[in-house]
Parts: sequence; structure tokens; C-alpha cells
Amino acid sequence: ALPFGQADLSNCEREQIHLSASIQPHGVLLLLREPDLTVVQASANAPEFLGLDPLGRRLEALGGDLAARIAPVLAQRLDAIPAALRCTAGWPAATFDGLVHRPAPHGTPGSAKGSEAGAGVILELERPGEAPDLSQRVEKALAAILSTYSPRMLCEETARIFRALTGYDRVMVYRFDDEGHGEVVAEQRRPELEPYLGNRYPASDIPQIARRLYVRNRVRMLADIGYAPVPLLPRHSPLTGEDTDLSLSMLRSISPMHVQYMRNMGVAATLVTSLMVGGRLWGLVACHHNTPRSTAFPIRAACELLSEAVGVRLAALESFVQAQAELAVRRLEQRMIEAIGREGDWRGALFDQPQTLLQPLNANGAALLFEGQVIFAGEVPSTGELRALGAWLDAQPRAPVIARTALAQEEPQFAALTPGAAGLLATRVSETPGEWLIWFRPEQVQTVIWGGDPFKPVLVGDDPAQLSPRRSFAQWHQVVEGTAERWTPTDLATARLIGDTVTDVILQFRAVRMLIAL
Ligand code: BLA
Repeated sequence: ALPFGQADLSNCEREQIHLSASIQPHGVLLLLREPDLTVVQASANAPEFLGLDPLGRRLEALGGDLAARIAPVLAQRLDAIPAALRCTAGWPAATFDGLVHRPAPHGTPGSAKGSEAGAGVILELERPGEAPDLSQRVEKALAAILSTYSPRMLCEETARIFRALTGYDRVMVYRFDDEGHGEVVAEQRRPELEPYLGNRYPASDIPQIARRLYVRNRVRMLADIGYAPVPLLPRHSPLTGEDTDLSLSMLRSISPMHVQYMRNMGVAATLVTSLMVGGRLWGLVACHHNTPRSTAFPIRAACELLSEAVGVRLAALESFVQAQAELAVRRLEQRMIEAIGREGDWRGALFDQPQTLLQPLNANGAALLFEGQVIFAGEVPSTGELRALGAWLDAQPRAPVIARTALAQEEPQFAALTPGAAGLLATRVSETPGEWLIWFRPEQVQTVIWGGDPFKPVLVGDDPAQLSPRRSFAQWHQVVEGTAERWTPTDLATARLIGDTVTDVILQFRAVRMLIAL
């Protein structure tokens, strides 16, 4: 583990970003001891914010209705989900938006030591900002989310909703693939800004430790990239003797690595929410502004709610996509059986409308090896290469489907194969050797939209000053060179379904042919 602020490009996976021991200056953080609610640790800006020094005082002594407001909230667990409250506090008393939660006893969540004593209560206060007629806007946004009927449409709608609600210069929906690499799948921006839509970034741009944090804490605001972090005083929590765990804090100071990255991008403020699908971090909604910008607490709460709705809708639409693929396979089967009756063969039905074969698998080409013949659609290797692939597939261990994403690299005998066939997904169509249905996908660097000129050389060095989307795009390019888009579990299931269907059709076809011959 590496202390906060001490990471460099080589080791940022280990930076303890939740132990930043400092916050952003747009609010104050107080750590309260239970049960007497004495302030034992406070951010250095607290006296200035509250008009009095809170350290060592009990909550009632901080003025306003704060102590009365917090009492009922403390009956909740508050260890996973913070509670929001509106209160007055300070001298003279002013109105604040607050968030209350109980941090984990030690830096590592789930660590047992000290759990009975408790690590106290974190109270964060922020001056309220403007949030006019929010309920109507949220209601309309929810209706818009529910009326989308494809994942793509939902992502585009999400970018529109967030841009309208937050007013940031750029809003991106950022999706992670199975390996954690990211892609900008929807974008709304001021027209003069360079588009990032379609850009890809390597998984290393967002360390695992940050991803785990974003599952637990689903909204983050960086109000001004030029901020001076405000330290917590004393540095260590008197309750645990360690850094206070700021995982669930709304004011947590942001990792300097990431701040540098944003600076290099020309971004001055961000607001980011997590998109969760089926308990996994599916992606992010990232709002960027080119000048400092704060978003009022109620608007951030609305963003969190809407992100949750988007995640639920995404889950529904993704299973709908799977159901539609199954429906498409059923229709294909129907057409093949009709074709046997009509033309005495089923192969035409499989290949006369190539899209029905290619689209469910998002493939660029497909080939059938059957009874010594080769039929294909779209982009596929040469007939000779296809036959060689058939022989190689025969030699593979028995499995319902065989998948490769970097065929030329993984199987040296195919090193010279066209880059249009980096990805291969194959399923047996009969028990006869050499009879396969194969789909192909091109190397993904051929399919992406480039941000900037892809042929302009980009230095990939070790200096954080070089951190930028261009650099990480170049790095992503190096990571995925020669590989196709991964075949998803849904792809594998669909290929298997098509394979089984074709196998059934072939059995019927052979039975009919045999009957005719008799
Ligand atoms: C965090 N990096 C992030 C986040 C994003 C990116 C979206 C999450 C920020 C948040 O949720 O508030 C990356 N942002 C991007 C990219 C685009 C974008 C790619 O807008 C493209 C358009 N980052 C690096 C490297 C390191 C690194 C090399 O690129 C480390 C060596 C670190 N990124 C890093 C850290 C965080 C981060 C530590 C966590 C920041 C925090 O929450 O404190």
C-alpha cells in the first residue's frame, strides 16, 4: 500500500486514495466521537466556515439546529449509505446541506479492530446552492429513461439529461468492457469542443482501488482543479490512531495523479456518477467543465438517483437484446426449414441475408464448412485458410464454442492471417470432422473512431505531466493491438444457439435426403 499523494505512473494501483487526510475546500468535515458527539477531528477550514473553532466542542455548542437534526439520523447504521440533512450551524448560524455517515474503523474496510469502539461519525457540511424546480425535472428525466428501447438510445438520452440538469460543458457516458478498458459510448458537449465519442482508454486510467470506491460511493464532484487541499486536524483520528477512512466522504480530496490528468485535458471541474448494472460497475457518467464549477447538493442527489434508474434500465435492455437475438435465431431456423422444403437445401437461407447471420454476433464475416464446401458472407480469410482453420478446430479440445480474440498471436500457424480475422468464434454443425460455422471480427483498432490523428506519433513516457487522453489512447492502442473486440458471454450463448439450430436442421436435411434416395 502506498500513502495518498505518493503514487507515480508505475504504481498508482496501490495509492490509498480513500486515506487522503484532506478534503476539497468547498465544505467542512467534522469527525464526532460517539455517543457524546464531541468534535475530535476537523478540516482546517472549519473555524472560517462556522465562525468558531469546533475542535473539542460538543455538537450543541456549534450553534443552530445541527444537534437536533442529527440525533434522529444517528439511529441508522450509516456505514454503507450516508444520510442527508439540511441544518443551520455556526456563529452567526447559517444554512448548510449535510451528509452524515460512519466510516470504517480502519483504513481497510471490514477490518475488525476497534469496531466496537467505533471510528466515530463523519459530518460534512456545504453551503447550499441553487436547485430550482428539481422534482419536475427528475420526473421528466425518469420518464425519458424508461421510454428508451435500446442500450445505445439510453446512453444518448442519459448524456442529454445530465447535460441539461448539470450544465457542464461536456457529458460523456463511459462504458467498461470485461477487462476494464473504457469507451465513450455517448456524448453531449459544447459544439466547439473536440469530440471524444468513440474514444477508448486503457483500464489503467482508473485504478482498481478507485473502481471499488466508485461502487460504494456513487457521486463525486471535483469543484476546482486548482484547489489547495484542506488538511484534517489532527492528522490522525484520535479514535483509531489512523487516517480517517474517507471512502464515503463527499468532500474527499482527489488523487493528484487524476488531477494532473484532468489538468492536461484542459478540464477544471468534474462531476462523475457510477452506473451499476447487476451489482457491477458498468460505467460512469462523466461531466467535465472547462472552468471551476460546483453543483448544488440536491442536484447531485438527483444525478445519483437518475444514475441508478439508468442502471436498472440498462439491465432490462441488455436482457432484451439477448431475447431478441434468440428470437432472430428462431426465425432463421424457420427459414432454413422452409428452404429445405422449397429448394431441397438450407444453406441459401443461412447466407442469402448475411445480416441475419452476422448481426446477432456483431461479426464482420461468417463462413460455413460443410460437406467439403465453403460458403461465406462478409469479410473472411481465403478458402484455403478457412479449410486450414477447420482442420485446426477439429484438433481442439471438445467445447460447445471455440473463441479467440487475437487469433494470429494466439495460434502461431495463423500469424499471417488477415487482420480482418483477429477474432474467431466457431461452433460445430455436425459430428463430421471439418464441418464448422465460424464468425470473424476484425482487429479493433481498425474499427474505432480515433480522437485526433492516429498516425501522429505519441510519446508514451513516465512523466505524469504527459498524462492525457491522447497518451492513454495511444497506450490503449498498444494494449489491444492485434485483438478483436471480446466475445461476450451473450455472444457465446448466441453462437451456441445458432450452432445447435443448424445441427438440428442438418439432421432433418440429411434425413429428408436419405428418404428421397430410398
Ligand atoms: C480516476 N480516471 C479516473 C476517473 C476517470 C479517469 C473517468 C474517475 C474520476 C471520477 O470518478 O471522479 C479517466 N477520464 C478518464 C479518461 C477520460 C476521462 C480516460 O474523462 C477520457 C475522456 N490515471 C491514469 C494513470 C493513473 C491514473 C496512468 O491515467 C495512475 C498512474 C490514476 N485515475 C487515477 C486515479 C484515479 C483516477 C488515482 C482516482 C481519482 C480519485 O477518485 O481520487
